[in-house]
Amino acid sequence: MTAAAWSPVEFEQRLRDKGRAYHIHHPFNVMLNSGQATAEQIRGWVANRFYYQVNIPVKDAAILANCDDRAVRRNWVQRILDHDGHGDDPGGIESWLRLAQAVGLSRDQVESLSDVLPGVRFAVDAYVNFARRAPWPEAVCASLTELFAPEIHKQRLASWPEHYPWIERAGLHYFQSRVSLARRDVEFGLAVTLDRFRTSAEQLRALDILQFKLDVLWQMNDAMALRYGVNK
Ligand code: AHQ
Repeated sequence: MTAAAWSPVEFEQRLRDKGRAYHIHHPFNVMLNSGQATAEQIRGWVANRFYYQVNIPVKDAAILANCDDRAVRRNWVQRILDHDGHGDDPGGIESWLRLAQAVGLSRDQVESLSDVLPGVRFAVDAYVNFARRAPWPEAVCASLTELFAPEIHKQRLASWPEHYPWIERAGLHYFQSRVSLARRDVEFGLAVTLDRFRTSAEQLRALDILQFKLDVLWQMNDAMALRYGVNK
């Protein structure tokens, strides 16, 4: 007896319910956003997260390379431009390097990737390699951790200026830019996921894919917590 598929509304709610495992709840992130982090812990986070940031457009290019749907490609290509920059917009990776300078890191040090921890590198590489190998709708589904991203960006914008006044405010531009971009990204990614994952088995697969990506983000924080410590 095959289980009945969830309605789109129920399926979306099941996806959103997985937010309980989002890295906003990881002790390392809680430390960062509650003002308990030292400058060294913040610098470690910025330097390690840079590896995730520079791999997002690589991951999105892998999705484009696998995608045979022109309408989806037309939409998805914008994500690469958002990070790499386009025209007068220097892009999100440049904003992240401004964040790096604002927390006292040099551009060269961050771009050298010399501080990237093995656990961070392996988690990010697992995500990129998943996007290269998986059917493109599965890689689109994996991006849906951004359902929960506006909240974490807003949390940083609300807490960092008060807790870390030594960080030049302009360095937080990336978080500000992502609040609206994440909402725009998720609207499209969710529509594609609800449309492409129809049967009960496909919907359960979608939940597993989202859990994989939640684990990628969680593992990055685990590696940073082990290396830099977590202050209570
Ligand atoms: O800055 C982030 C970003 O551009 C993306 C793209 C998206 C994807 O394609 O997987 N996920 C994502 C995320 C970004 N920032 C993370 C953060 O905590 O600052 C959150 C992350 C996500 O929720 O997947």
